Amino acid sequence: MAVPPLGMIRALLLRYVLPAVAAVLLVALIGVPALDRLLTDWFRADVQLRARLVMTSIGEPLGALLDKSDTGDARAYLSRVAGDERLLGFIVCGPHAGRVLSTAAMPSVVRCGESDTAGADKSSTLLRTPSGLVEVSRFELRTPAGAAYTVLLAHDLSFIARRRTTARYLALAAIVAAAAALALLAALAVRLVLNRSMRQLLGDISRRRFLDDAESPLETRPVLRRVRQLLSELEAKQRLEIDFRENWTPQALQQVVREQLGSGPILVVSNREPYIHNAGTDGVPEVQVPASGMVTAMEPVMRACSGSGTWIAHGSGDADRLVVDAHDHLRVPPEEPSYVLRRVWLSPEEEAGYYYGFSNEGLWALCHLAYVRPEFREADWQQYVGVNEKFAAVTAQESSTDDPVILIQDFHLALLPQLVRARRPHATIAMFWHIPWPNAETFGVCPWKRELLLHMLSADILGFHTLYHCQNFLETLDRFIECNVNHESMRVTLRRHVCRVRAYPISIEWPPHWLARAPAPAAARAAVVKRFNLVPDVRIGVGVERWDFTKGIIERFRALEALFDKYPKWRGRVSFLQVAAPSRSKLPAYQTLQRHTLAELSRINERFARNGWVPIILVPQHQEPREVFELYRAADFCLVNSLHDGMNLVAKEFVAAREDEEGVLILSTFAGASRELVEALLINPFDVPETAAAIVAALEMPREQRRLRMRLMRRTLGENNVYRWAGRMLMDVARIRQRQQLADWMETG
Ligand code: GDG
Repeated sequence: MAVPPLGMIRALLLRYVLPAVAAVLLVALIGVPALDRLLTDWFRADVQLRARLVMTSIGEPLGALLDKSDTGDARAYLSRVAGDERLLGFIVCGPHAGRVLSTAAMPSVVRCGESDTAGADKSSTLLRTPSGLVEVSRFELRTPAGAAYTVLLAHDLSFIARRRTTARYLALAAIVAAAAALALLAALAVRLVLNRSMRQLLGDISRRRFLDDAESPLETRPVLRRVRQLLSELEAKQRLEIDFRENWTPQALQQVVREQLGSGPILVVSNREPYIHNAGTDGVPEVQVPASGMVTAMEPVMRACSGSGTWIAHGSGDADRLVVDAHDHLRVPPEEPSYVLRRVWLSPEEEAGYYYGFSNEGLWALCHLAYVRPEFREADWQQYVGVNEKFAAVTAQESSTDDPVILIQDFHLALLPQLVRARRPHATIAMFWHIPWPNAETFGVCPWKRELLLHMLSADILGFHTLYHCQNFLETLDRFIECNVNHESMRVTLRRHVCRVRAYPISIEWPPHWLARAPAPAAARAAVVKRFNLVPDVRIGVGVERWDFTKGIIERFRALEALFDKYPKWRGRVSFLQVAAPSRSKLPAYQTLQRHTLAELSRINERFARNGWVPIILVPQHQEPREVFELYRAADFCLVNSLHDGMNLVAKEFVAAREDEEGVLILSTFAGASRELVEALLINPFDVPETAAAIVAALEMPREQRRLRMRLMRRTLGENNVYRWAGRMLMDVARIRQRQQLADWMETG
């Protein structure tokens, strides 16, 4: 049997038992003497009435007998009358208080004269005798002959004491019983109120309303207010613990998953897969890690949650089908498999409409303020809906439990929260939006804005990189959707479902595992100089991107042109290496960008190149991560001048790659990363001269300053790594699940 905790026992004693005992004592102290008095008075009144009756009936015969001067007959007569068990006897007194006669059992304290009485009433006196209380009643008697006598009747009152004792016991028993009943009733009432409050509370929790609405009528119920307050405090404490946990490692994340989420599966759903198999030159499938910030971030998280994860993604490689099993499963990473990759197949039409069309020409252009007009076509939208349905069906199929944890990644799958919720109502769904969320006016041009927003709100958590993106999202809801938006707590209630909007700044693994076999910075520099045929002692700048119009590659080239124009001393002394991994090359906007980039590259290089020195070297192919990290380690500066970027992980990777504390980061203020990496040289990418000046500042920065900036940024990143990003989100997921579980328990009794 479970032993109740001491605190609970103490609370019970203080709240119920002690007040009940006090009430009993109070009633006993005041009530029992009062009851005694009351009983005595009642019985005396009874006895006096009885005495009067006796006297009325014996007055005449007694007078006649006394007139005969025969006291013997009168005594005999009175003795017969006194046979009653309570009537002790009679005394007949003469005119001068002399005793005329007395019956046998009359107590000696009863006398004809003034008696030692306890009562003030002359007609009735209470006497204490050794055998108990005696009530003496006096009556004047006038005989038929006119003689005057006083007749004293003594009644035994000892029965009052007996009855009083019995009554005391009964009264005490009644008081104790009443107090116990009252205490019980009070406890039952409290329990009833608590139960009802808890049920309401848990009903609210199950409908995701609890803690969600500061103006809620819950505020008016004290019990709920207290519970609400306690839960808030607990949450705040947990959040603080997470925020101050500096050393986020894969093990720490694993621990969070194990302790907070149990052994249940975690499903990650994204468009891009973490490993792509393409047919190699000899026909053997070759594995490639795609150039994708989402993959860079999620992959280490999946490895850390090893054993409990399945990643569902589009199988986009031309050899992808060759390496999966009958269930389209494959265990990855190839070198050390630790989780399952489930591939989803799309037809060319689906890919064209859903991926290239609606996702990239529509949403990507819509959400980035890079001044590329978004394209919205009905046919693309239909494909987008169809593919989201397909992903939802696969997700449901891969959920081995009723209540899986599902982490949906990015704008390609915006409809998934609702489509999955319809199939798995008890799932805990978190969706992370990897790109910026624009302001309401900008988003408002999307013809299917309402559908997108409504579907997204079925998630339990919607994550963005920055608070600014969260606020834009909430304002967009305010503008276009009928729902309750609480801007302070960042909770949105729609049809009793609560969706929490949160900023989770994404990051990279720390340290990146690619560094384990990376050459030392000096060796990396030598390798890069050799690989790209650079002039000796040249200062190296790098840019690593998907070839995307949001990344500011052309503006970057123009800033380099401005550098060589305005600061000619740097001609021949700086080369810039730009990796541009081809991306979405089928789309006109990307083809135009590529043409434009190549044209600017030729123009600038033709202007300045001399004696084997080339100002800008473009690497227009996908590079292996190992090569990317070699570049980072070889560079004197890294230029990240995105026109608009959710976070930008290249900036973070560059910092992570420089444990030698060398190298300068130049970073766009329009990249989410600029909120954290404040020691970078921050620039407006649209301001070409400013960017050129930043390059000069980077090249001329004193060593100590370089090192201090890098050290500070490395400290920030070490703390805010991707395990922290995932850990915070999963802790929030766990909290939602625990509350749901509590609500379910209460509902099922
Ligand atoms: C989206 C958001 C957000 C690049 N070229 C190659 C290559 N990369 C890798 C980089 C880096 C990743 O791709 C790019 O990450 P970013 O964060 O810079 O950008 P997006 O892909 O646009 O990512 C972005 C991110 O999602 C995460 O939420 O930060 O704002 O736009 O890891 O190293 N990798 C390889 N070869 C290349 O040629 N292997």
